[in-house]
Amino acid sequence: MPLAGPLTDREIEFYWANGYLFVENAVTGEQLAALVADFEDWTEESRQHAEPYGDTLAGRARFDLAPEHSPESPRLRRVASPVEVSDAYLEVMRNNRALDAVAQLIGPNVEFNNSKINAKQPGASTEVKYHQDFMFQPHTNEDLIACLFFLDDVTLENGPLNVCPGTHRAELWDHWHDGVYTGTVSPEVEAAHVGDAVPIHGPAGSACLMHTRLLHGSAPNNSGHPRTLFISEYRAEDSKPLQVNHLPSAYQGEVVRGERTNRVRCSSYEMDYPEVPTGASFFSQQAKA
Ligand SMILES: O=C(O)CCC(=O)C(=O)O
Repeated sequence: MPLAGPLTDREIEFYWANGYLFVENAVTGEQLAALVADFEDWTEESRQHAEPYGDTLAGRARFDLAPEHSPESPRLRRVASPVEVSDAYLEVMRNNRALDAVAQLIGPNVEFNNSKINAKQPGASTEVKYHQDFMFQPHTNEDLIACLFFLDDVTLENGPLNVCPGTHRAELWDHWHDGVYTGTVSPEVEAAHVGDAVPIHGPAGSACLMHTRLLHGSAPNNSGHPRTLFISEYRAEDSKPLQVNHLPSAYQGEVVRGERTNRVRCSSYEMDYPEVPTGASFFSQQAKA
């Protein structure tokens, strides 16, 4: 029996059949403005840096810069755990319409897992190679959903997220190749599925909800407009992590909907154990592919 929430029965069916769901107005106009304002401040600050900078609980840099970054053309590409350094991001992580939808899908008891900002400035070479999030972060069951909030209008040209519908029900593809953890599927697996990929685009303030096993990636931004995503990931409260959080924060494991039950639920699967990144973001792991 589905829980009450913003999603219709058809949307719930769509999510479980396809492994993703596009949701408009996932944050309010006020929330969106606050997220954008903080990101603009961080971008301004990044002009003073030539290398990734800032500290996180993981001991890695919080702010990651794309290779093209310069003081004149700042190319901040990743902010790790922005919820730790911004009241606006923390408030949205705890309170947004996409999270209400997540509770409907995998609730009622939902925990926060981790968060980040992925940004692609105009002309930035940053791309995300095809992968399944679960292969970075195995849990006792697969009820994890990433909410990718659009801070800009996302178009077909500015490097949208591309998802491969239905692949959350396919196998767990190896992200290790020749003894190296590359955080991406093999070229053969990518070639077999990329033709089915669907670009997720829409106005700022929207979000895409994505199942943790769904195969996805995204291309460089070839437009004159930025594409910035705030990505907040949630899990069912009875899904317990089996690898350390690659984006740890003081808020990981916070119950954001429902209550703590102290139950653990296990599904059956096998996979090679992932490597925890040592660079500022998974871009350095994927660069090894
Ligand atoms: O930034 C993007 O377009 C995709 C992000 C992504 O795939 C991820 O962080 O897992």
